[in-house]
Amino acid sequence: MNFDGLVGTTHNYAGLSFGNLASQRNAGTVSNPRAAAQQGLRKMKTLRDLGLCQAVLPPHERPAIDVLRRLGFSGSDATVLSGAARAAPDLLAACCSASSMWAANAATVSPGADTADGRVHLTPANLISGLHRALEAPTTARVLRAIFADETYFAHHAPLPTVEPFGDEGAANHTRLCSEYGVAGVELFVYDRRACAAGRTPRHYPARQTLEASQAVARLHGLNPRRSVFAQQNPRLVDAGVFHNDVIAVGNAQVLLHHEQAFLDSATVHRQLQQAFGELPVCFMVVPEARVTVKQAVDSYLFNSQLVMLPTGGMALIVPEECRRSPPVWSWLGELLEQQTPIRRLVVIDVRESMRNGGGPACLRLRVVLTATELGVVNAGVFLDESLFAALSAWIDRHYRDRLTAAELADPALLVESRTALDELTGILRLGSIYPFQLHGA
Ligand code: SUG
Repeated sequence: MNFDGLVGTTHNYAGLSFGNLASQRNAGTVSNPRAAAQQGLRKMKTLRDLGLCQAVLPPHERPAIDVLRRLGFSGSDATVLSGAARAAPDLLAACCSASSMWAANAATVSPGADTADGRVHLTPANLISGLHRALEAPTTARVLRAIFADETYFAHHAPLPTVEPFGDEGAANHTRLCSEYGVAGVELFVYDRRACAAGRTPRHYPARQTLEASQAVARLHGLNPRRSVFAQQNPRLVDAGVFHNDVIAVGNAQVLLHHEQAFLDSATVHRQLQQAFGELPVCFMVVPEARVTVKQAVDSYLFNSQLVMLPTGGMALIVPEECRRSPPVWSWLGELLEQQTPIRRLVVIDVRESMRNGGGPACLRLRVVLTATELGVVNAGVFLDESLFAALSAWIDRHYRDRLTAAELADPALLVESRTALDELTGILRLGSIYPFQLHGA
């Protein structure tokens, strides 16, 4: 099942992510939160229409007034906002980011088939690489508990300690390969650096995920060490704008599709994965630099595609519109469809507003493998069907602005609009109270 993050009312371009080239490039431009949310919702609908199970994760409360108060701004909500805008516009921007839309960073999830106690294990990512992202963890933890409430089937862990050796970015650096979803798979954890040992690291941009964090998540989830592989991403690529592994690789079932430079040592990664996988061959699809350069991959987000199993058989690659505009990428994709590979279909989608902040189709979704019994106990209020699609589309049109600039983030009316929208949303999704303003009063 894919859980997509619904884009929040404050979606904007504040350039908050150092090392994320799109975020830096589009800093200060005008956003369109309504279009962003509708694009994300239409993507969900596209996957649902392909016959896949699709669900929704709610956006977080923004502006995060509670955080601004913790940082010393006081008075009425309007005074908190104007005080922050005057004294610390960067903090205000961080407290207004709609970054929870990128659900691949919400958590790492291991299905029951892989874990020692047979439960689905979830660890919300601490996202300590940036303040705007680190703010997400507490609400994410509450949301996941509200959706996967039954502890007979779901084990919730606390985010890892919020110190640098445990920088954790969730499923953006985690892929599961398997012969069938219901049987034990191989979990691949990709890290950028080792915190507690020497090794190669990026020089310019931050290395967000540590080996120590990945290992801790694997331990917490009770994964079989023989079926867990830890691989270092090529540090040069972080410096070229590959801030998460899902910008340069995507895997599902027996397929791992990646750029030839994605890993520090691809041959070893392939050998370890094949060994852990067993007899059945893993289908490694490697895109050479001679066909698509790392820069073209980062600009088009080719590897941030969703690789999904179609109920009708075969796989589809859900690529962002930007791939169509890149001649080398588009020609590689054209040839892919002519070859004998498990990928039979290409679906192009428009998530331009998210892409301009460095978030493609794969960033927007969190994959959760569930058995029929587990699916039966998940809070079904978040499952996307025709009626939820229609309700959310109307809800977006009712509450979202079609234009937002940095200066408008301090507008007290935006806070009121956002809270009104979110209060209504928790009713639509049947989630109960999950937001600070609902829990502690506005
Ligand atoms: O963490 N962008 C996000 C994009 C996350 C993409 N997710 C995955 N690759 N899975 C990030 O860099 C930009 C926000 C801003 O500038 O306001 C931002 O946070």
